Amino acid sequence: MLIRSRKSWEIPEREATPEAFFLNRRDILRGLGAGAVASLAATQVLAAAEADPTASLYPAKRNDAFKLDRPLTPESTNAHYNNFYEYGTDKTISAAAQQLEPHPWQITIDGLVEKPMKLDVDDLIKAMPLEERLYRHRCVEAWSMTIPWTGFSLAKLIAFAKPKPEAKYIQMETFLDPKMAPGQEMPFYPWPYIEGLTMAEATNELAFMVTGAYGKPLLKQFGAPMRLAVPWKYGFKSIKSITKISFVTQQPNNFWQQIASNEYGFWANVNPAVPHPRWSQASERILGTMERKPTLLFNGYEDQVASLYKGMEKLPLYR
Ligand SMILES: Nc1nc2c(c(=O)[nH]1)N[C@H]1C(S)=C(S)[C@@H](COP(=O)(O)O)O[C@H]1N2
Ligand SMILES: [Mo]
Repeated sequence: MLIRSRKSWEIPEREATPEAFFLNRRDILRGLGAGAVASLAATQVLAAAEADPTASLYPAKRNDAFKLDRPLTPESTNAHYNNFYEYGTDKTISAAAQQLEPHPWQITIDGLVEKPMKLDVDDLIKAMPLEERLYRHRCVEAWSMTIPWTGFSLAKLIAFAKPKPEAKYIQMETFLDPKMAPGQEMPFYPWPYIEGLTMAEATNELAFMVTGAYGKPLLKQFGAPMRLAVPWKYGFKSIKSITKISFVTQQPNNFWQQIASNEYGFWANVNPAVPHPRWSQASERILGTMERKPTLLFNGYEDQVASLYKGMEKLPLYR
């Protein structure tokens, strides 16, 4: 049943801008190729763009417990400034990321679980209670933004996966497919992208599995079809386009740690007092503005997460 009365340009976009609309349509057109567009009726073009079986779940109800101390970053700003090394090393990867094919998409859950399994991400998304949360995001490079994510608590997915009590960490992996992500041809990088959390961090209410943003399914450049958001940690912990979730006993050795363990570590908690070896973390640049703000401990989420690090106060929690 793909007949839908709502056209893509009528998708509720409470925060949307004309630029965002333009980006989406332009990317659709580019994806199909100019010749194909000329020969296809507009309705067919839109049907192709809407081949996402979860589209009707958006927008999800906003959970008002998650508040911001600053305005939302416009979608047009966020959608054109991304870090996604699978599609290039600069921030202008949004066009290249349109090569990502998020449907169909299999998720593997394995390691120390009662029953390892493989499931379709759309079935998983339909089974989970979606909600919208306004989150901050702070990159280790000192830029920051705010974003209305849609998704579900990572804790809900963990309850569904039923890890064994021996599991100490959750480890997540991005897809590996150089044909779909030319950046993965770059030999220097330890593909696939990998990240991880302790079980206590992963079951903290703030750890969020993201499937949408700005009231609709995730744009490809945001890490469709499913990415993580752990807003008290530097952005590199928030792994995109997840295909595998493993429950393990060994601390995951993440992508950036493998590249430069003197600069990037496992904990990566936002901390103004611990500089990156090459720059200060005392303040951050608000994306899309000229404004700088002081960095907050745990990116402002101290009340929710400080208890996770009791007794570790003397350690440089950045690493
Ligand atoms: N697979 C994968 N996940 C990733 C990255 C990446 O290069 N590949 N970059 C990380 C970094 S450093 C940041 S800051 C955020 C950026 O997310 P955004 O583009 O949605 O703002 O994604 C994180 N997740
Ligand atoms: Mo980042």
